[in-house]
Amino acid sequence: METIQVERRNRVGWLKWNRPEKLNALNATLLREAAEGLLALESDDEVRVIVLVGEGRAFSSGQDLTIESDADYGTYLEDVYHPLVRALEGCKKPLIAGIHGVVAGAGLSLALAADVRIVARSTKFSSAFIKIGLVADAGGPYHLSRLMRPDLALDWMWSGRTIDAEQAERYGLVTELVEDEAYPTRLTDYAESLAAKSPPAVQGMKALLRTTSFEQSLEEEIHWQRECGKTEVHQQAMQAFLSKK
Ligand code: LHQ
Repeated sequence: METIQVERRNRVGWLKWNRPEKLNALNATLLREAAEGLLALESDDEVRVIVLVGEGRAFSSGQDLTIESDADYGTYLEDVYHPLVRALEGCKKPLIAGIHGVVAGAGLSLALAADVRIVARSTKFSSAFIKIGLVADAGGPYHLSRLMRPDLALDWMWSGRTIDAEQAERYGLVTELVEDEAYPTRLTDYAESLAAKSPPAVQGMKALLRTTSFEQSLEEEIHWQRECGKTEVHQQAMQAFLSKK
C-alpha cells in the first residue's frame, strides 16, 4: 500500500498513516487503504489489538486540503470517509489511537473513534474545521458528544481553538497522557499487555460497554461470561485460587 503501513508484532496490528511529508493529511487513497488495512487486521486471528498511529511528526493534519474546492463534500464523505468510519466503529477488537505531534480536523475525528487514546504530552489538538468554514465531520461530532460535555464541545468546535494535551485531557479526550520520551514505549507496552489478556474478556468488555439498553446488556453478559468461563485462563485462575486454600 502507498499511504498506509500495516505491521503485525506480538499479536498487535499497527495501522500507520504514512504521508509524513504532509503530516499525514488524509486523501482518498489513504482513507481507502486504511479501511482495507483495518479490515485485514480485524479478520486476522493472530491480531488481538489494533493501534492507529501516524508516521513522522504528527498523527494527522486532517483532510488533505489540496482536494478540489468544488468537490461535493457530501458525496466525498459518503464514498471515502464513511466506509472507514463505519469500519472503525464496527471493529470488535480493541482499537487504540497513539497520538503525537498534531491531530487536526478529520484526523481528530478518526482518533476519537478509537476505544482509548494514549497521547504524548506535546501533542496539539486542533478543531480546525470552523476556520475553513466547515462543520466537524468523519464521525467526530458523534464521538465528541459522548466523550465531552456538549457545551464545551460546541464551544471548542465553534472557536476553532488549538488546545494542548492537558486541556484535551481535562475535556475527557485523553485516556493516558505520557511524557514524549516515554510515549513510544508506553504505547507498545499498553497494546501488547492488552493483547496478552484473554480475548473474549477483552472483547466482551468492549461489547458490553457499547450496549444501549439495560436488557441488552444483561443478554450480552450471559453470552460473554459463558464464553469467558470456558477459557483456560479462567479455569487455571480458579484452580490457583482454590489450591491456595
Ligand atoms: C497539508 C495539510 C493538510 C494538505 C499540512 N492538507 N497538506 C474537509 C474537507 C472536505 C471534506 C472532508 O472533511 C474535511 C474535514 C477536515 O479535516 S478540515 C481540517 C483540515 N485540516 C486543517 O485545516 C489543518 C491544516 N494544516 C495546518 O494548519 C498546519 O499544517 C498544522 C497546524 C497542522 C501544522 O503546521 P506546521 O507544523 O507549521 O506544518 P506545515 O504547515 O509546514 O505542514 C507541513 C507540510 O504538510 C506542508 O507541506 P509542504 O509541501 O509545504 O512542506 C503543508 O502544506 C502540509 N500539510 N496539513 N491538511
